[in-house]
Amino acid sequence: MLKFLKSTKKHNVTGKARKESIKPWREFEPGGSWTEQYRTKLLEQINLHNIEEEGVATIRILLLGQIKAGKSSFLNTVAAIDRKRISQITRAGGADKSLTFALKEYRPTGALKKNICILDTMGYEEGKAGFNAKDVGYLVNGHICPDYKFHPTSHIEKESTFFRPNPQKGDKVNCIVFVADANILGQDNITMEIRQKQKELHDELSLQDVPTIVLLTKIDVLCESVETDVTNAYTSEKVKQAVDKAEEFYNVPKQNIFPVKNYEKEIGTDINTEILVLLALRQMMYFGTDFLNAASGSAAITE
Ligand SMILES: Nc1nc2c(ncn2[C@@H]2O[C@H](COP(=O)(O)OP(=O)(O)OP(=O)(O)O)[C@@H](O)[C@H]2O)c(=O)[nH]1
Ligand SMILES: [Mg+2]
Repeated sequence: MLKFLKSTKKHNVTGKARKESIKPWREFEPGGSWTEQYRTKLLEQINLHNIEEEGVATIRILLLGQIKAGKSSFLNTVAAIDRKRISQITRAGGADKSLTFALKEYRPTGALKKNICILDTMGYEEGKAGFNAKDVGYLVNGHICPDYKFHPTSHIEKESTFFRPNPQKGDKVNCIVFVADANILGQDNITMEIRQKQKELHDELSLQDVPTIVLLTKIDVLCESVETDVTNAYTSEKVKQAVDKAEEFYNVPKQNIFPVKNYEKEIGTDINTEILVLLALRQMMYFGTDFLNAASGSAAITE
């Protein structure tokens, strides 16, 4: 295993700088590093990924999460990787209320091949506002068409023009991604109402058995050292604590939890920011493909 040890300079009593190694809480795979080559390798692995199921060319990834968690920003960050420049596919923003009201589907077509589709949803909120948990089963099973406007108090009607009565295999979701603000989780700042909403979603999803990944966003806000340099993500104690909380809250293993920093104010792209996002995206592709292939009874993935 390639040890990825960061060095920081500390001063001893004589004022001489000494180097101290900080052991990361997560290590890269062999060959992994904060380099352009590794970024390219991750991109290639995602693009070369072979989906065996007949009639299914795309892994469909469903983003779910509390309002303002960074769902739309993640979609825009993937679009930036695809277009090699900062992009806005969907509105992301800082106002108090949710900005996303309708189901948005995004398929990259540039640097990322067309084997990914990301579905962005309305955020869930306290009270009767926001995403209705009853829609999640319809979404996962491919019954809801793009641009469907979510209703906080009712699920999609079978009579709706956005209701797909006979979804094909390729309309179904293959990977669920809970997007969470690392600051809210890290400070254990989740209200009872949001816990209740999350439980409703878990109950709806328990019938589905689709693989789940957690994206922890805004790690730059959570930790100053990450704000200064995103390569501190895997040595940051605050990020580690947020991952521990996420493991407990979502009941998923740590290896399925990915801290990321979305593009939000940048005017140019950054290799290290994209490495964190590509690591998460690659796992979504792997899990989604495993699920699809297992469902069809076909052999292991070819890469
Ligand atoms: N600093 C920082 N800000 C972020 C990050 N991700 C998202 N944001 C900001 O957080 C705010 C909310 O982001 P959105 O992407 O709109 O969140 P959302 O989950 O789509 O929200 P709704 O559609 O309202 O449910 C925006 O102001 C973003 O710029 C991040 O990783 N770091
Ligand atoms: Mg949004």
